[in-house]
Amino acid sequence: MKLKTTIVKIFSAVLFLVILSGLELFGQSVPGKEENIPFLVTFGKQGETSWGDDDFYQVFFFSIKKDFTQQFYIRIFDPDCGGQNDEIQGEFNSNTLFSVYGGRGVDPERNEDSKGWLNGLNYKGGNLLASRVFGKEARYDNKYYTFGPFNPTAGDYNSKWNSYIFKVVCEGISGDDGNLYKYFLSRDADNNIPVEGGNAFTYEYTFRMWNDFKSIAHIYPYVDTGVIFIKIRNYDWDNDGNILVVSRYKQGIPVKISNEDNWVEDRITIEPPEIGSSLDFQFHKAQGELVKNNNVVVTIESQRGDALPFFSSPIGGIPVYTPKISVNKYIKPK
Ligand SMILES: [Ca+2]
Ligand SMILES: [Ca+2]
Ligand SMILES: [Ca+2]
Ligand SMILES: [Ca+2]
Repeated sequence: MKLKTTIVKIFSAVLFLVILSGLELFGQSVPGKEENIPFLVTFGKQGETSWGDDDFYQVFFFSIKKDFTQQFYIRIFDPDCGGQNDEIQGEFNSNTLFSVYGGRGVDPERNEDSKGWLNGLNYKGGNLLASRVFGKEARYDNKYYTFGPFNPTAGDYNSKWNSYIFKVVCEGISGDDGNLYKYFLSRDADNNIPVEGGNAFTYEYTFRMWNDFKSIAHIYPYVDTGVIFIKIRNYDWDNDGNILVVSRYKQGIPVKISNEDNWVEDRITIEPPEIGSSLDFQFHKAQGELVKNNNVVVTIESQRGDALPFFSSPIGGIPVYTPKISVNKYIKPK
């Protein structure tokens, strides 16, 4: 009997670990695990756009599945602008405002302005649930600050995704330095414990590349019904290598790239089987001389001009190119 109990205990422990590692696959770090992006970046509004942030704010959405009924937290890693991780210009003098919104007006599928990708529109729709300004603060340097707890029902309900939507706006309200930071959606205030089925997305992605030319960054836009072609725009890529579009049907289509302080647009046709799945935008750095501290902005819109979301955890998984079976190789039976 004792042996049986031990076996049951070991089995339970293993099962627990398997479940935990499974949850990790749904990991809610933003940028997401598969994206291979070190940080999000937002500059103070006195910064130069040539440093890689076109508008000095960034909007991210968090989705909580309806069947998740516990309270949750939104954690920010390195919310301060100073010390480690951040991009100094002269001396650190930037203040960054992080604000969490819930309720009506947040859901970007019902409130286009909320998407935050077109400058001049009110991206602050919804009820302000929490906010805080961070300057140069050793207390939060290379450490987490936690917003919450929040009740899922405080979000804006979206029936298509069967989820409550929350929004976090990051604004560089003063100064000229670059604030680098990450988010984590968590069930716990002090640890990163994923919320089952949770995800995060944005419509204008401003991020930092690794200082490593072997490193490839990925972002994963979701292609919804009715999309015939997409317009991909990138900003301040600094001529740093290639940007490729990969899907199950595309081996790697290069798009036009930006250089310094400019937007460049390119168009890519969408095949009907690509609808309802994710694309993989790959950012391959130039080889040879390293382009350091490269910050870049990316948007994608349909032929109708609707912005499409980039998900931290790609919907339907990472698309892998599958070569079509060549009919030429078919040998007729004699
Ligand atoms: Ca400064
Ligand atoms: Ca810092
Ligand atoms: Ca920071
Ligand atoms: Ca750049």
